[in-house]
Parts: sequence; structure tokens; C-alpha cells
Amino acid sequence: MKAATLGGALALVLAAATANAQTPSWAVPPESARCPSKWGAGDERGAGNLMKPALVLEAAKLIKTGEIIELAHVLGPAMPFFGTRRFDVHVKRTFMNTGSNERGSNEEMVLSEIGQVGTQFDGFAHQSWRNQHYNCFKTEEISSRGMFNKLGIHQTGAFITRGVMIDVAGFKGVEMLGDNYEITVEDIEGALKKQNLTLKEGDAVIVNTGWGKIYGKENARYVKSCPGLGVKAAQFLIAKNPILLGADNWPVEVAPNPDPTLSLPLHQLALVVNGVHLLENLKLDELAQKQVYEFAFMMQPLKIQGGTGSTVSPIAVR
Ligand code: UVW
Repeated sequence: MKAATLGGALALVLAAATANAQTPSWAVPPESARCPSKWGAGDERGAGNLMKPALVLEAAKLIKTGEIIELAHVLGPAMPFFGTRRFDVHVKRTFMNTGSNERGSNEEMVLSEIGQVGTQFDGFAHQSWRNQHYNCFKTEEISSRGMFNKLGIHQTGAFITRGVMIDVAGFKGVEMLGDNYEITVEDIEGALKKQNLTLKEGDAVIVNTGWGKIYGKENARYVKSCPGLGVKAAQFLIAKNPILLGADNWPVEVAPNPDPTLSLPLHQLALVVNGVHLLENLKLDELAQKQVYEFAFMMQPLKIQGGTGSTVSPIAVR
């Protein structure tokens, strides 16, 4: 092919590619719009700053019967894993101690991404936009070989607040939303109206998609995609100032995102842009079945120094 013809063909290909290029439906806002965060320059707690004694006292008022409902899946070989994550338990069986009382000791060694498996709580070191985390902390400035020196999960503290479960699956009249159903603002508003609830600042806002029904049963399907919050629904919820957003799926958000140019945008919207933690892989079947939509929510992440997240065992008490 002559040089002129080759140049023309190349120009045609480039023109076609430009015409097909899709403008992303969402982008991380510029630094000037994100930093300092509304909690101030250097803040590492984000919405965790809402955790004050008044929230604990309000949550305590929701305890009427003392019933505890566990919201965590069991950590074990049946759980689904995102990517190459793993949870290997090596039991170190009985060691007999000296002494007339013949005391035996057992323990185990666990090899795992302990902050990012099972029912898990995402910290702000977990995600970034390029090299920027929440409040524009830069990855290379806050991390060392051993840990994150800022934004570590150990400093989030305990969460005791009002929990609200928004049962979107129930609102839609299904046990489980479709494999990549995007939850809309209308779904959230409709479900809350049906449940006769409004959101308050500092709530632990939890969304039931029903996807948890296949956790541990159809693991390949569970992590391949999932129904969950769309960007607009998440923006709607974040505007209500929740202390965290959770769901019974692996990323809280819909996956893959309906916009094929985006990769888990809610991870950035919540963790990087707004400083709102995510709580993933919740076990919500009991709450949904008993129609418990409002409760005292309690959770203490593991104090992994400089960790990106924590496996957790939250509870609902009513
Ligand atoms: C990723 O880390 C992408 O997922 P998650 O936070 O859902 O574990």
C-alpha cells in the first residue's frame, strides 16, 4: 500500500474510533471539588466523624425485645472470593501443656486478605483515583512496605447507630433482583415509602438486593456480576449523610456498571470522593424475612494497623 493510501486508511479508522468513543456517565470530580473534605484538611475519618454519643443513645431506643440478628456470613471454605483473594486456615492442633491438670491448646494460622474477604468493611486506603485517596492523601506518601500510615482501618472505631435496611428486592416483589439490575433513586424512594421510613444523618444504610441468597451456593455467579446501587442512587443516599453504605452483594454497587467505560465507580464516589465507608457481603436474609427495617446497628472493625479494610461481624439488635 502506498504511503498516501495507508495514511488515509489510518485517518478513517481514527475518525470511526472517535465517533464511537463514549463519554463516561460519571467521573471523579476535580481535586478542588473534593479536597479538603467537608471534615477538614487532614481528616482521616470521613463520615465516621458522625459517630457521637447521641447516635448511640438514639440507637439504644430502638432496642425493644433484645433480639440479636447476625449480619455476617461465616468465614470458611464455602465463601465466594473476588479475584485472587483467599482464606486458608491451617489448624495447629493440640499442644499438651505441662502441668498436672493436662491442659490442651489448639489454634490456627490464617492466610488471607483479612480485610477484604467475607462480610467486609472497606476503609479509605482501599481505593483511590489514580494515586489519590479520600481527602487527597497520596498513595506513595501514606503507605510503606508494611502498612498504610494514614487512613488505616484501625482508627475507624466502633459503630453503634440506627440501622436502616432498604429492602429493594421486597419493594420490587422479588426474592432477588436480576444479575446486573441497577437500583435507581425511584427504587430507594419507593422502598422507603413502603417501609414508612425516612433516613437520618448518621444512619447505617443497608440495601437488600436478595443477591445474598446465592452466597456460598452459586459462587461463580455471585462474583461475576450483581444487582446493586447505581451512581445516581448512591449520590441520593450519600446526600442524606449516612455513616456507611452496605448491601448483601460484593461491591454494594451494581456490577458491571451499565456504563462500560466505568469500573466500580461507587467505590470511588463513596470511599474517595465522599469519605463514606462500604460494608459488603452482608447476610440480610433474616432481616428481610422478619421485615426488620429499623434497628440498632453495631460493628467494631478489626484493629488491623494501617489496614485497608476489615472482615467484620455486624449485628442488628431490636
Ligand atoms: C474491590 O476491591 C474491587 O472490591 P471490593 O471492595 O468489593 O472487595
